[in-house]
Amino acid sequence: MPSLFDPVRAGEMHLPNRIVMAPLTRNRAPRAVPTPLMAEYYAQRANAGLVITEATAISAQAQGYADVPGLYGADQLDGWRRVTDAVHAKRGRIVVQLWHVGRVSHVDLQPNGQKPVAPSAIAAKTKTYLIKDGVGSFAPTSEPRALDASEIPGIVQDFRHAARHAISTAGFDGVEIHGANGYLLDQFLKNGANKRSDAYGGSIENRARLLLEVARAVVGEVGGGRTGLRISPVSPANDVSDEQPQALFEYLVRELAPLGLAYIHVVEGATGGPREIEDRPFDYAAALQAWRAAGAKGAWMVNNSYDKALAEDALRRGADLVAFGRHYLANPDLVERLQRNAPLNAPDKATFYGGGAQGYTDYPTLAARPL
Ligand code: 8OZ
Repeated sequence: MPSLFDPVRAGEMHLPNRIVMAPLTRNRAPRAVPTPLMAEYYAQRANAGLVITEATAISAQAQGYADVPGLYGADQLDGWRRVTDAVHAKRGRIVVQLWHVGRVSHVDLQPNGQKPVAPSAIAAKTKTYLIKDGVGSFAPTSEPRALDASEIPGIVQDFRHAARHAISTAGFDGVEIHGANGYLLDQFLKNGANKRSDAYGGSIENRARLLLEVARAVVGEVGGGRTGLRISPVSPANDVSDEQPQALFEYLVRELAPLGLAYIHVVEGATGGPREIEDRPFDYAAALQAWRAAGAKGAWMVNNSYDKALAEDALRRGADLVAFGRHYLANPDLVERLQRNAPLNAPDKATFYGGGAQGYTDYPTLAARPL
């Protein structure tokens, strides 16, 4: 039985351990440009088997929060290059999470103050994060407009271009498509948010169409072995729901199997919350089984409120990788701490979103504060 500290392959990526830094939104990229402080933060965590960046907008329309980074402008790509160079200098591996927020945005953040886009013109009952005059605050998301079918190829192209530039210009080892947490691709998947009557709505096949088109485009650009996908089958994050998540996600993973993805990354339960949701049961083992039965060889990555014991248990049950969010945020040397069964720093919620080095690059390592 492999341990968390044994190497594993995820497609073309060779990982020295099975501990992953989960994607974490930190709102420290003014004008969507990654900063030297971000390079320091990610490099501090290069000991992970794999680092996944915070969600990164593939276009200006894809942005939904203040000071989140992008991956579509030359200055943004230069900023990310400094991040990947810093991680590689520490012998780490890093993939970028490709993000389109869909309806989870605000007119203040959209090009020309336009409405955010969505599968259907239904507002999400959720909040976004704005920064005005240096002061951050949460605000309700704006009323979205439904995408016209003619706009969809452009969105697929935006994912494709972002993936290409991520590898060729910014120097990432791979990309992770953000198909989770109630953002655009998840909005299309789930029938609580998708009420379309065209080829992108209605049946499971139709609702999965956009995500599958994006996955095929990205794989066509950078290869399956450098492409991961994050899903959150039953998470209520950002006000999404589906009547038949088991059938939906088993269909999705079966269709994905021929693409040879490096990994599928599954948020179990409510993102950042309970792992079990009473009225939203889901059989994750069955979804993994469906993927394997369809011939997939990629890694299965699990996430949400894991500790060491639960992570070891997940490996016993067939997972290959475990992504840690809050623990990685607060423990730059998480691999070493887990290996030594050392105590963990507690994350400081007040500094999760926005700000500078405090609560970002100043969490102590064991070496800095011996036991
Ligand atoms: C927390 C705050 C803002 C965005 C996600 C990208 O849930 C996010 C996110 C998380 O995937």
